[in-house]
Amino acid sequence: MPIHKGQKTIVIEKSGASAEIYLYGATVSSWKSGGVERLWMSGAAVLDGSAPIRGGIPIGFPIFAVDVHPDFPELGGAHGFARINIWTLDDAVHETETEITATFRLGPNDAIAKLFPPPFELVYEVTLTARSLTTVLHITNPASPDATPWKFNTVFHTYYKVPHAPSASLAPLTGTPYIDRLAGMARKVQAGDTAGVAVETARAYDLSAKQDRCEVVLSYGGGATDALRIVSEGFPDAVLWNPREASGSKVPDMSKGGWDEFVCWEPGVISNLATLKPGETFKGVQHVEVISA
Ligand code: TA6
Repeated sequence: MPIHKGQKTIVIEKSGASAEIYLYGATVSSWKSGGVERLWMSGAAVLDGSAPIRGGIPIGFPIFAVDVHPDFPELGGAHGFARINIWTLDDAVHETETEITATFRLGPNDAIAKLFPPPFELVYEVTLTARSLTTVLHITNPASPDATPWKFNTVFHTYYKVPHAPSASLAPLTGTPYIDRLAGMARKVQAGDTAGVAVETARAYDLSAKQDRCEVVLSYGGGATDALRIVSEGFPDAVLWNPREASGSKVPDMSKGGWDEFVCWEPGVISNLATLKPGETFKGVQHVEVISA
């Protein structure tokens, strides 16, 4: 069976590709396809479970970054608790000739309940094929029908490894509205087709018009022969982020020069909180595929 269960990590393999997932945060820490590592991991990442993992795909829930949750203000700050708790792996691994899926779960525990009292269930599926990685997050409010709805943000904070971040670009984005988090949350509209991170960038793109399906291509630049097609479903926003040196050098677990090695494109529920009534499930999908440039 092409799944290797370690104490801290799970590795799944299919048709020459592999993915490593930490139980801590259910953080996908590596995805290799075509013999190439496609996700960035900081050389200074903390991997002992004492801090969020700087790289791969940390999952944000139930709050994003510096926004303060109006109902659970203790949650304010760093992307919530999903990325700093131990998830459980389902015994059953789904496998076909072309793909393999590992499923992870997180529910309330005592520490979480102090911050976020309502019941919730997170189910996270990681599916690998020879050329793609698909992550699906199901967020359920399992409370009884008379209970109060609750609100959440979520994000796949995906760090894509690129040969040279200032040369990489994402398209098509023409006409997509975004909030510029570095310009006092100014509302702007993408002018050209491509967006890059040659300078410090923190934009929250409004994908509500493309929430059913948003497709962008991450081009590596520099004559690369392959690229990544990134399809998100169910997410009304996506953040484009790279701190460059001035801000990146202040991040303690970011390796020197790390800002030249990644682009973050982060589909999520970011600019507004979504509401989940009792019995409802939110589903968000990120499908990434290696394609010819
Ligand atoms: O998603 C972008 C962002 O929120 C940035 O503003 C930046 O701070 C980054 O995430 C990293 O956050 P972290 O909590 O992992 O240090």
